[in-house]
Amino acid sequence: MKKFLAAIFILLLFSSTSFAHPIPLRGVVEGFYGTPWTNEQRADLMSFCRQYNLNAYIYAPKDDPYHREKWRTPYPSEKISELKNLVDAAKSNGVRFIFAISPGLDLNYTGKKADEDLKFLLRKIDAVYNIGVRNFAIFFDDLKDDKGNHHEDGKKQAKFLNNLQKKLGNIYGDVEPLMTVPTEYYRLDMINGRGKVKPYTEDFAVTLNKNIVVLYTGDGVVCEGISEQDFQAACKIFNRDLGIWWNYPVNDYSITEGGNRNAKLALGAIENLPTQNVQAIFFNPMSQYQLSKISLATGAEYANAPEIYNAEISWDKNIERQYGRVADAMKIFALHSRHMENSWAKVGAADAPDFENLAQLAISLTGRNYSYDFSELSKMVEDMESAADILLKNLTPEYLKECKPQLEQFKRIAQADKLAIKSLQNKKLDPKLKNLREEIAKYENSAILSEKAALKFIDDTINLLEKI
Ligand code: LOG
Repeated sequence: MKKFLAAIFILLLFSSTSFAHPIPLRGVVEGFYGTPWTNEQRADLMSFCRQYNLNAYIYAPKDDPYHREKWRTPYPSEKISELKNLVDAAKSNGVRFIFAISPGLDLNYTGKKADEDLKFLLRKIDAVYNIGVRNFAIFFDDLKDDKGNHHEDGKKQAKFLNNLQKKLGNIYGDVEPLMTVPTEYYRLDMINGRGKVKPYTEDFAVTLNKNIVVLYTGDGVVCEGISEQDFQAACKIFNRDLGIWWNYPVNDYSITEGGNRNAKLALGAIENLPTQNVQAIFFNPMSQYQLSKISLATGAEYANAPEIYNAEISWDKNIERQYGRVADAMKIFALHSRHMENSWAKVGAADAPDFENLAQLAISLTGRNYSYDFSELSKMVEDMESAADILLKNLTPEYLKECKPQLEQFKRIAQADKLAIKSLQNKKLDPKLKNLREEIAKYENSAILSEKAALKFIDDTINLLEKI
């Protein structure tokens, strides 16, 4: 009987785990603009990947000159030995190290110059091959001019890749298939207004060798999700299963007036991604390395079991795993810093939606002269202030370096919210609230959060009470 029960148990175990179909290639693409990660951080990422069952890393920092602007120039020897340490770290952690070059800014496709350029590229690849890399990627993203037009030829690009792949096969014999990102890399840029595939993409897709892995970013560059249908539509364009370059938690486009790239932190979960036929998934993170790990950990869970992944549960669990005794404080802070949005980008769960709802209700009821019970909102605001204090006091310097301006701003916002509540209760604007708001504005160049919730509550309160 015991044996029988054990057999049933094992059967159940197998049938439940058989639902999980990990995405074959899953990891991180260091593909953001701005300060690249340090080699210490990259080495740490390799063990993070092992811990969270991610198996690939793409080296593609936009602001490493040797990756893009000066792609022809060989890495100096000290850089090569630094890279070797990373490649070794990747290997010992079971992570595929994918070395990417973005030659598109001035690559020649025809004539003598094309032959020269191919040599430059092969020389660059050879140096990295010699330190143990077997995976290579050639990226053609971000080649548009100021007007949003590009002059790329899909056929030429694809032929170039096919030829490179063949050459690598001939020279080495043990190099994995290439990976690429086309110049039209989001679905709505691949089709015209009538839904017809545009010439560049059509040419690229039909010409490109079937083995070459194509990554795309979804319907937009930074978008709220990819439905199964949208994903299938994109795969159909390329006549192959695609991989995804997912632009979260990257925050390089959160540029403030003062030119700061990383003012808003993306601390939310990965969400709304397809579960079927995804070949590869790479999350593009923030320049803030440690703080990217919340989102990356949830992404890892998604990638290991897309069908059963639950974003909210994963977010909770991973903050607890990473922040231990300050996890509650971190959850409160992170809740107000998840959503990324500008004129062309939108991604991440809403910031503090419960706060937003209560605040809206408080404003609208007070505006109509109804009484409102502020106790729940007050409690939230108290918790926000103490969360900021706890984190400012307890986070290690390494973490604080990445979020001190945002934590201090969070504290200012919480304090102003407190005064906003008092003002609403008295139905009279405390003049100090405007001073606090101005103080917050002074720091908005380096720290933004909770724009539609805790920050908006201050403005809404001022606007309302100035009218009364
Ligand atoms: C870049 C990427 C950048 C991201 C977000 C891709 C394929 N390329 O608009 O380097 O970090 O958007 O700003 C991009 O996403 N292009």
